[in-house]
Amino acid sequence: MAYLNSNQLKQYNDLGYIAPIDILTKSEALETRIEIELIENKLPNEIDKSGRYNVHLISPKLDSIVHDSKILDAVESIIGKNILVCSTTLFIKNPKEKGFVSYHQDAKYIGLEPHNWVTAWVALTDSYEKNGCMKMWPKSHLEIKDHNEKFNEGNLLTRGQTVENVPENEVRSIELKAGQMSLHHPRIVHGSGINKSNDRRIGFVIQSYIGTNVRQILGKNGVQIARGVDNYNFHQKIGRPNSLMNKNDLKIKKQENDKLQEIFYKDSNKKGFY
Ligand SMILES: O=C(O)CCC(=O)C(=O)O
Repeated sequence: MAYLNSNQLKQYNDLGYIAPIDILTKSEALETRIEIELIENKLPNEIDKSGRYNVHLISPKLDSIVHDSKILDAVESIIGKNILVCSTTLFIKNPKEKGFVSYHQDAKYIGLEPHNWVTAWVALTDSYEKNGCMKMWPKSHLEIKDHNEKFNEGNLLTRGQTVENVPENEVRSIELKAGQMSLHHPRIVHGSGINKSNDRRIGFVIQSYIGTNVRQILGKNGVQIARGVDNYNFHQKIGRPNSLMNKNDLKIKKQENDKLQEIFYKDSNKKGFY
């Protein structure tokens, strides 16, 4: 069991995040990385750019992380016992590439209301300052902030959404070992720098776990039931993968990702890479 204790919950509520929480063993994290790299080898381009979403629908190892009871216990402590999974994202930063994530708040663009949801960032490799770990601005979750849409080169966010003038002296680096996770609040300002190491940095992000009372106000997307019951039925239900890279599951992933693109680019006259 990994329900959050009162100190951890206090940290989450006060600061807007909690980390580190042990979830996978090192070898489970490595086996998951190997499965991701197998998909990359067998199906080039399937899981990069706008394909990096919902890879858990074609990867049994990622699926088992999404439904891991330790993660769900921690999530339940924050959003309650009826939990849906509303998409996932692989944030991979390869060495010597320019990828970074500008400071932003997920709630500003994701369209999930009310904010009874939480994002789990699971490290599949060690994640630390030099390879571009996540950085959080503590206490920034108390209000929604203005964002510029920069569509800038190397930015791994769809529109290059950016909160300007983040006080770097207040920002905290969230260093995680492979297999650990952080949980962050929908409104926490966060981002990450480029990978200056010689290996990949892989974050698997369940974005997000939502309470059954949460609606998608910018479009539609399918959800999985992770725990409990859904008496609201706001979303279409999707199943779990049949097998690795299963043909039918690949189709479902594509359908879900097309819907996500509509959400991410709603009312935008420009499109980014992701
Ligand atoms: O992986 C990263 O560096 C950024 C991830 C992110 O923005 C998120 O999980 O919301």
